[in-house]
Amino acid sequence: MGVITPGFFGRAREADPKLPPGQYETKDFPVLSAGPTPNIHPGEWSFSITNESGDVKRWSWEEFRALPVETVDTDIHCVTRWSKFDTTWRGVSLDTLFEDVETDAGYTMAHSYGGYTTNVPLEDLLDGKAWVAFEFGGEPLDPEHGGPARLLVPHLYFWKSAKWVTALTLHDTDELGFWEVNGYHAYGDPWKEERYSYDG
Ligand SMILES: Nc1nc2c(c(=O)[nH]1)N[C@H]1C(S)=C(S)[C@@H](COP(=O)(O)O)O[C@H]1N2
Ligand SMILES: [Mo]
Repeated sequence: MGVITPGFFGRAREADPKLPPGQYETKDFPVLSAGPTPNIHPGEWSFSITNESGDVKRWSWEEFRALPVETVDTDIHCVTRWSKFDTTWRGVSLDTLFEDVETDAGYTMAHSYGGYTTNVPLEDLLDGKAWVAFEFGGEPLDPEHGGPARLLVPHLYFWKSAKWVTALTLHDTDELGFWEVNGYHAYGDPWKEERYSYDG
């Protein structure tokens, strides 16, 4: 009496190895935007990378779309605890965009139409880890999900994947972006649950 055999009431649900701690899986694609969805015509769109000396590389939509395209199948993880498995994107690798960029800087800031910013270490954008994506699920990226194009950095919480991205700037020190200034973690590794700055 009073002795409960561990496991008697059934095994704990096996943790899904694809699910980072504290996350649940959703089949939906929630929209999370801090402001209104900007209406960006491809003719006025551009993307630029500015290094720490102020040298600018810029692509028009036409120039950007002439670059080699990669297909990316990946899981995404939002800090509000939803994860979405097996999403399919098409976009240009940051390795391609950084090919002719000269830099010794360790940090980047992504800047979006509408003013959103988010900081990512440069090494987290290179070696096949990040893209500027313009297609989702075989369709042009919806404006509310960041169309015409957004940053895709799937190994970090999804707030790092700046929608409506228009520029990357390179920095010698780690500056903080929009959510990071407001208490989100500077780095944001979902597998370490780096949600807020007090998560260490
Ligand atoms: N420009 C911009 N990018 C953004 C955001 C934003 O508010 N503005 N929100 C971020 C957050 S918190 C998340 S979870 C994802 C949400 O992307 P989705 O709306 O396509 O799901 O975009 C990120 N990128
Ligand atoms: Mo988010």
